[in-house]
Amino acid sequence: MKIVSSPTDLSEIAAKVECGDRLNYDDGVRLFASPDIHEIGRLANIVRDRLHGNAAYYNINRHINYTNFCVLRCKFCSFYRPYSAKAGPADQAKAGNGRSISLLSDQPDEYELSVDQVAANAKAAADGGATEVHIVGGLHPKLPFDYYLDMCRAIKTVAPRLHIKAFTAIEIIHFTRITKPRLSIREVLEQLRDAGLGSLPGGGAEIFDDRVHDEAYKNKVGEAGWFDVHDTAHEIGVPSNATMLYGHIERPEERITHMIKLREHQDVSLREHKAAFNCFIPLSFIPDDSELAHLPGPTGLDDLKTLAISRLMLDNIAHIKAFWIMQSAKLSQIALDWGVDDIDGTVVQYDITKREGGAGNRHQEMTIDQLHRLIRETGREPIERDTLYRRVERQGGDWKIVADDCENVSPKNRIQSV
Ligand code: V47
Repeated sequence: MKIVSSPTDLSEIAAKVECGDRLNYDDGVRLFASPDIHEIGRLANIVRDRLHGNAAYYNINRHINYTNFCVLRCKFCSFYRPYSAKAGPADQAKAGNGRSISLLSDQPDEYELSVDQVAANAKAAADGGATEVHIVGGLHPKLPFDYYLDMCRAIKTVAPRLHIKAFTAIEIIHFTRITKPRLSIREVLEQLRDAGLGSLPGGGAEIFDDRVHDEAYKNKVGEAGWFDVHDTAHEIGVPSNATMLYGHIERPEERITHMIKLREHQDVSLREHKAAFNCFIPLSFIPDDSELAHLPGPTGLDDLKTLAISRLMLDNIAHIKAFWIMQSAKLSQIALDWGVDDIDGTVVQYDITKREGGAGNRHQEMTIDQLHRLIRETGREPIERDTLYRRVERQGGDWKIVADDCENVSPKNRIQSV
């Protein structure tokens, strides 16, 4: 008699995970259908511990959102403000004289920062010990491409060691459209790299699915454009991250398809390109103040499950990050035992989302002591990393990269393409 396993039985998947075999689409769907959060966590942790042992990574960074003006109207987004074509902010910014905004206090509802303001903010980050600035903004209709090049150069002038992780794939494509004559994606990336850009963040991926795209972010560059940018970045040696925005109108099957598409591109990058995805960040949808505010957003169990399943499906991306700004500090801590090995960083100011009390002050910061406490309480070892997951060692006010670790933690060495 043939024994048919129940649709939620995870024993076959467990056997694959234990042998290090790749999971397929059906396995992913079955994991999402299973109520067994403990078994899912156990399996994700097998992979997590195999890759990273007891280490849990964090970094000292600062996020800078240079403008909330945006030509798009994505339904999930509460950050964007439409740009009115009156006199303006862009002209001031071009003159290097953007609105006078106190960098850590309440910002006006709509804003853009001048190059000098971004550079001052980056210098403050470097002076405070940061190794990275993470810079993204809305698609501003007026700022010229030179603004972004000048921004990178100005940061490198005032803080030469700071790694600039900046501009989502959507912004990169916007830059190709605002240049005259139009530059290609490769040309935009090369010019930014030569101006000091170190890597691309993972934002703007949302869900790689036409139905979800057309319903929730119709006018935004879709899957093909997003991959075009990241594949090109990898070709020219610029590493990047990848995200998935979950918990809105997508289905579990669409999350799995999203992960498999990323996995396929990563196989190619690891095999053929100079760089690859460093890390995957599932972003928990925060509905407040968006056009999708009527939706409940993901529950804690859904957050945990999604992070753990990401670890299981993405066998060729070295790191899975819980972004505490979105999943909360408390859930990110628990997620360190559900497949996650990284909880991002000190952040300081984050304008795109806020879990509680959406409007007003967006100062959102964790101190190093708080990050250490979260990690240590789980029994794991806090490891400060730089953007490329190299170990950072500190002495007094100074820091250095521990070279020996570099080879072990880069995705190319930890992870083989399949
Ligand atoms: O591109 C927008 C998403 C992204 C909402 O690369 C929302 O290391 C939840 O990409 N609820 C920006 N998410 C954040 C991002 C990121 C964050 C941390 C680390 C890294 C990295 C990348 O946030 C956007 C969009 O996909 N987003 N609105 C919202 N209401």
